[in-house]
Amino acid sequence: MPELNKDAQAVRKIAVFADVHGNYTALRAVLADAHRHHASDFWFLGDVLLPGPGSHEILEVLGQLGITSWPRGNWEDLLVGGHQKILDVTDPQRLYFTRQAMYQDQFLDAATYAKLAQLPLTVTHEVGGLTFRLSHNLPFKNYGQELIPTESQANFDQLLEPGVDVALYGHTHRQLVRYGSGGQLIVNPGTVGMAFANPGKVQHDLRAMYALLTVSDARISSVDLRKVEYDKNAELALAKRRGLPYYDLYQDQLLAGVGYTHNRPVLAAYAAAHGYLQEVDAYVNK
Ligand SMILES: [Mn+2]
Repeated sequence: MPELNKDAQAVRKIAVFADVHGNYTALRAVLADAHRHHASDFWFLGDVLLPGPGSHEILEVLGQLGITSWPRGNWEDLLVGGHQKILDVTDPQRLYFTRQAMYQDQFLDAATYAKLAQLPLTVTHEVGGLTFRLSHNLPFKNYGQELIPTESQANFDQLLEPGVDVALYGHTHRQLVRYGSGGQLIVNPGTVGMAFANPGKVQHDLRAMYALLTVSDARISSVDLRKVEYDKNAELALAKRRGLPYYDLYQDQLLAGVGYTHNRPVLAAYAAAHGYLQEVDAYVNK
């Protein structure tokens, strides 16, 4: 009998996760689950901080994990833009991001912002003879609605340049497995920390999400779209303790899955009631 080639037989269990959005409690629950399932690799797909209270401790955990990928999310761009004070704060949404950057400034140093600003839009990994392409949304555009699950095949094929076998993306906060026109695999692990109340009984689930990919002997043995319970009250207590701006909206986000990022009337009213425009004016003009 020929000797087994150990490398060819090696099993890799890859935990793919995205869109932590400052939710440290959800991240710890996901990582505990991944460790329990013997994950050997950790691939992140962007959107690390905001609107949750988590900050430097999340970056420290990612550093300790030895994350081998981090394509830049659109919220990395917005956080850096807020910190650089280049967003138009007459727009309630841009005021929201700038006020959140102001909150993050108490925890993050200049080197961290510089690192976030320089993250690439795509990362490529070769495992078991397969080429994986990772991006936050599209490989050339880390924002937009092109890749929500009900969008057209042509949009999804934009993830797949020649030579790519598996495309991994985040951003929509919805788990998905589908195929490219050439038979390539496309996976979205959903969101760790910012689940939305999606329509339908099946999709309405506010737990922390990620995907566990098993690669063995040059094949994908399984794609496990996992959902993990976490302590939302502990997360909200952390937000309260730290004086998180827009706290009530964060609470609604966690408990009811309501997203406010694009709800300018609510963001404007909340900012007015809490004096954020004055605070941000002082910050921007400092
Ligand atoms: Mn995003």
